[in-house]
Amino acid sequence: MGYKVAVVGASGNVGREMLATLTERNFPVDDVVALASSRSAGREVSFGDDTLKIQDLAKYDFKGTDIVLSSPGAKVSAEFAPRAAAAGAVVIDNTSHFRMDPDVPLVVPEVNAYAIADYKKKGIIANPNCSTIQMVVALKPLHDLAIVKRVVVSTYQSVSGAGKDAMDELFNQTRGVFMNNAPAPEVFTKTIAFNVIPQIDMFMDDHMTKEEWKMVVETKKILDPKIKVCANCVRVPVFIGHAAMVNVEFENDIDATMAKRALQGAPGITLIDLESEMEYVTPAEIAGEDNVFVSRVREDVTVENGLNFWCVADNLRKGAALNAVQIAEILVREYM
Ligand code: 2RA
Repeated sequence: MGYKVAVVGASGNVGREMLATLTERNFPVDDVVALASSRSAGREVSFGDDTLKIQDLAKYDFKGTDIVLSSPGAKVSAEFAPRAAAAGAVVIDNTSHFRMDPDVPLVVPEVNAYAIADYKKKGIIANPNCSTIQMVVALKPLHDLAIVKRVVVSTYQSVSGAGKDAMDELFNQTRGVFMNNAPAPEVFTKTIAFNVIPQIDMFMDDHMTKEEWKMVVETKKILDPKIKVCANCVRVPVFIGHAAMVNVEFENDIDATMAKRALQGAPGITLIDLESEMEYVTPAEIAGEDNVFVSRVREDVTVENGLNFWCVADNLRKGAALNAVQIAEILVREYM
């Protein structure tokens, strides 16, 4: 039996990736509907070999829709998701709006698939922030092994996380630098071409950015509320793929050999060793891949039970669309 699935935000980077991921993974669909704002209604998007005409989200009746995969803006989700849930659909939402709601599970299947059961409370499941997802996938087997106490993470995040206009801005500025007519920043606060920007999302009262705050609170909700996280999030001129250098202090004894053994074969992880042919991986090498890639696992001798590692993932796939489709797969297999 197949399901009726709606994709909200179908014209955006993540929405398109959601449609592609559904077909690639042969998700059991009978009917797929592409939804977006009235501005995008009537435009066409690909779904495998088919083309879907985008319908107006505001006018769509969710009755009879089983699952909604959603990635519009947070304000749009706040309005439409309860309406869709009231009509009987389960909404898997990629925006930040519901993530910290105690009645909404925040799920990374490799880490806390059990939490999906709580979808019954509001009919909504939240997909975490991209940089959080890849970090908690890598931390999970290490936490099981030696209990993570504190994490200091520095991210190197690609522009696709900020949407299609951000990708265009990087492209046009990069070309413009050589033509002497680089456009002024519009999506980002500073020039992104040939530069790095230590701000993702807005600043909060304590001078942390919202992206950094998300990494702190989401890690606690998904993995363990006792873990302390110090996050530093930086935008880099890369189109697809987020990277993070992660420093971890553990409660119990651990060394690099034990950590690599735990990471090797852990769900959703590819471990690349210095001894292997690739030595380590970069975002450009893993765009389009499903797994979280971990390399440069080494001891940090400046603290007791300390480790460093480098972690890279495709932010549009595991960081967004794939994680949402994996949740939907568990939902239909175990709960529907
Ligand atoms: C970014 N974390 O990379 C955001 C996307 N969710 O901007």
